[in-house]
Parts: sequence; C-alpha cells; structure tokens
Amino acid sequence: MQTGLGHVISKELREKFAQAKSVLVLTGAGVSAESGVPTFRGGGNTVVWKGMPFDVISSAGMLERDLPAVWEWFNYRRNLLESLKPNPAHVAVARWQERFSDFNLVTQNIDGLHQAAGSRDVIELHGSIWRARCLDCGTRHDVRELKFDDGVPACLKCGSYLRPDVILFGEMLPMGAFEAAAKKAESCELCFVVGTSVVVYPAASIPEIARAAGAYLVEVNPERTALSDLCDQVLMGRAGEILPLLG
Ligand code: BJW
Ligand code: ZN
Repeated sequence: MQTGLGHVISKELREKFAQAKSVLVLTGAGVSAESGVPTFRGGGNTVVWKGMPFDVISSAGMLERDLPAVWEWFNYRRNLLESLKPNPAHVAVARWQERFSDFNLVTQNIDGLHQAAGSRDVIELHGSIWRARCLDCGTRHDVRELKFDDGVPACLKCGSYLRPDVILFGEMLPMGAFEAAAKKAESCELCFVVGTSVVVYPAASIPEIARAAGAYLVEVNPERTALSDLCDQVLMGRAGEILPLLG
C-alpha cells in the first residue's frame, strides 16, 4: 500500500527507473529551496537585491561597471549559504550515482550543495560561488583563502583583481561544460529536470536535447514550466519530498 505522496510516482516511471542504465539529472535553484536557498524566479516573483533585479547585478555589464558591488552581492549570498545543509533531494540524487551504471548530474546551481551531499563529477554549468577567478591570469582560488579587506580580493598568484567564478548573464559557459552535458543528454534513457524554471539558455536546451534523442523526460517542480508539455511525466511538488520516493 502506498502512503503519503507515494501515489505521485506512476508504475510506468517506477519501471523506467528500475530498468534504466543511463540517467541524467538537470537541477536548478528549486532543488536547494528546501535547504533555505532562495530561488531566482517562481511563485510569480524574481529576486531583487538593494533595488536591483538579479539579472542586472548578476550580469557581465555590472562586473565591468561595479566589481565591488558584484562581490558584495556574492559575499552576502555566500554568508547565507555557510550554515545551510543539503536536503533530502540532494541526498537522493547523490544515492542515484551508485545505482545507475551511467549517471550524470548537471546543475545550474553555484551553491555546492550537491557535492556536500556526496555527488561526484557534477557538471556545474554556471560555476561555483566558492571559487574566485583572476581577471588577469585566470587562476582559480578557493574564496575561503582570500582576504576581502578592500572589498575586492586579489589574486594570490599575480595580485590582480579577482571576480566570482560564476557565469553571469551575457557570459559564455565554462569551456567544455555545456558540450559535456549535451553529449550525456544525447545518450541518456531517462532525464530528470528538477527545480528549474528552464528559461535560461543554453542550460534549458539540455532536456530538449535529451527528449529529441528519445529520452523519457520527467519534471519535478511545484509549478508548471514551458517544458512541462514536452515531458512524459510531470511530478508537481517539492523535490525533497518527491525524489526520495523513487529510492
Ligand atoms: C522547486 C522547489 C522545490 C521551488 N522543489 N522545485 C536564447 C534565447 C534567449 C536568450 C538567450 C539565449 N541564449 C542565451 C541567452 C541569454 C541568456 C538567457 O538565457 N536569457 C534568458 C533568461 C532569456 N543566457 C546567458 O546569458 C548565458 N550565456 C550565454 O548564453 O552565453 C552565450 C552568449 C554570450 C554573449 C551574448 C549572447 C550569448 C549565461 C547564463 C548564466 C545564468 N546565470 C545565472 C546567475 C549565476 C550567478 C548567480 O547566481 O547570481 O544563473 S541566472 C540564474 O538563472 C542562475 C540560475 O542558474 C539560472 C537558472 O535559474 P533556475 O535554476 O532555473 O532557477 P529559477 O529560480 O529560475 O527557478 C526555480 C524553480 O524551482 C521554479 O520553477 C520553482 O517553481 C521551482 N521550485 N521550490 C522543486 N522545493
Ligand atoms: Zn592572477
């Protein structure tokens, strides 16, 4: 007998999940929502910080205009993240890597919570809030090793300014990350799209690629998205409640 939310997983999906060998999971901000990380969009709202919409402060243009403000914004979010822990959705996804012979996790998140839950080889499409990158020599540093006395930290190698190692609007994704994710999408049998509004490209094309290549597409989100009509299954609800039901 099924109890609680157990009924949301159909027999067909349970069978696909039991038989699949190659599985790809694409996650977005919603997978971290139950850990306490605010999403960018959803519920009809978008994040605004000090009067600036997030797509203004998290943009390539703002980096050129006001690097200290960009650091202030990321320091604020990093401070929030310090005390947050992975939730049952991160834990379930980390377990899946042991279950399938070919398992790939692609995330748009920069919070590092998948890794904190034990996921390995995560393809981070939008970088990491825990790293900084030199504007001059390109060297990457762990932000926890940097001094922020003057607002903008300096490169430990060459002394030039550092920037957050994240992908802002109008910037190219990290070399090879999208290509690696797209290749895995082309060959997966089962693709989960979890906690993303699927509006930011090129990340949003990953499930489209998987679908076009014949994958069974499952969306997990409390709200419908532009992808919902393309999906074989839409599991409407919170990732931390739904993903553990699959095992
Ligand atoms: C739950 C839940 C729970 C709640 N359980 N779910 C093609 C067409 C049009 C535009 C473009 C295009 N190609 C490129 C562009 C431009 C742009 C873009 O896509 N714009 C669109 C918005 C229109 N893309 C780019 O600029 C990208 N670069 C690029 O394409 O380079 C080539 C290029 C260069 C130069 C010129 C032109 C092209 C880069 C995109 C980088 C995105 N960066 C950000 C910020 C990172 C740094 C930071 O954190 O500040 O990444 S934007 C922001 O959105 C962040 C996220 O990773 C990303 C995606 O958001 P996500 O994860 O989907 O979160 P939300 O909040 O949107 O949704 C949360 C969902 O969770 C909701 O659906 C909720 O319902 C759900 N939810 N609780 C499960 N408990
Ligand atoms: Zn440097």
